[in-house]
Amino acid sequence: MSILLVAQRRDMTPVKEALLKADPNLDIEIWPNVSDPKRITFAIAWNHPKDVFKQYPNLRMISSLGAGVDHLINDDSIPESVTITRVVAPTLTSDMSDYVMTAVLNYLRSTHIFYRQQERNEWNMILAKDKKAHTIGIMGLGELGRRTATDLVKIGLNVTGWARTKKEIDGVKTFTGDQLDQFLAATNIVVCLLPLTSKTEDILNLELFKKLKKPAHVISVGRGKHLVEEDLIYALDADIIDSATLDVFREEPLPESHPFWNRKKIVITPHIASVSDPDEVAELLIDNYKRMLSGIQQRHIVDKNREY
Ligand code: NDP
Ligand code: OXD
Repeated sequence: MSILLVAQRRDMTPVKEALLKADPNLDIEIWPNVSDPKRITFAIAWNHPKDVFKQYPNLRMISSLGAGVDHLINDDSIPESVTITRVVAPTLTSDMSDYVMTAVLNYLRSTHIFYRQQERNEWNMILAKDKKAHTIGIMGLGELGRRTATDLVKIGLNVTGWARTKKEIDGVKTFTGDQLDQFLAATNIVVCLLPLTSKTEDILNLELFKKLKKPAHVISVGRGKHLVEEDLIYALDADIIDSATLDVFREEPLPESHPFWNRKKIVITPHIASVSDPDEVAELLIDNYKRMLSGIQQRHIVDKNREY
């Protein structure tokens, strides 16, 4: 039995090395160089080519190499019998919290504007925004959102959160699915940490931007398809929102000609908010593989109906 590593635009060699370091007896192949497709029972995938899994008749489980699973849920060619799992790892979680905290503080302290001023030898004082006058609202209070909310509270920020079901988080006022408007009305800095599903696609749109408390800043860090890009541009131009920090995009890498690049009100990072560390995830992936082989319930199984 073999493990298959499949990715586009990502070198899977470090993942293979980490898996072998954790268990030298594993048999691992990196797509597309697979000697015997019938031996593959477990695949680890990141941005896989659609339909690729059709080639492996004995596949029983696929794990996303990251937290998001939209790339797997949206592949109809994966048989219903194949279990989909994802990675929930301490560093992946804390890195996301660090990213969001950095983005929030950058916005409140105008750091990105000072970087641009320095390039022009320009001395222009911009006072820090009053953090007590701002509320950060986290959309999605799962593994990443909950930790992020908790960490933001620890540095003295006002934090709210929105999730499908009720959540109790110390110091965070939480809202449920049907309370989106109340959540938005109390939020200036909205952070999207939702999974991409048929219910959350395009959720960051003009109607949502209009409902935010002003001045508003948008941090989009879940998936690119949460954001309606034209609506963001319109909302920035019309001063409906002040500015945005974007880590994820509908098309990645963001095309060179994309209108976002030249916008001073947008801070862009190349989908690096939080990236799985091979050594950390190797242990988790092997544990789930061995559970599968022994017929024990695997961890972090995705609910295909819920899409996350
Ligand atoms: P989880 O599955 O742990 O949490 C998802 C949260 O979203 C839950 O609180 C869930 O609510 C809520 N949610 C889902 N659908 C809805 C809905 N329709 N309405 C309201 N709330 C909803 O995910 P993670 O926290 O682990 O990850 C979130 C996403 O972050 C990933 O799917 C991925 O896309 C993205 N990500 C981005 C990275 C980057 O580098 N930019 C890195 C890692 C992840 P409930 O709990 O009530 O079900
Ligand atoms: C993930 C990601 O889902 O890196 O883990 O986006």
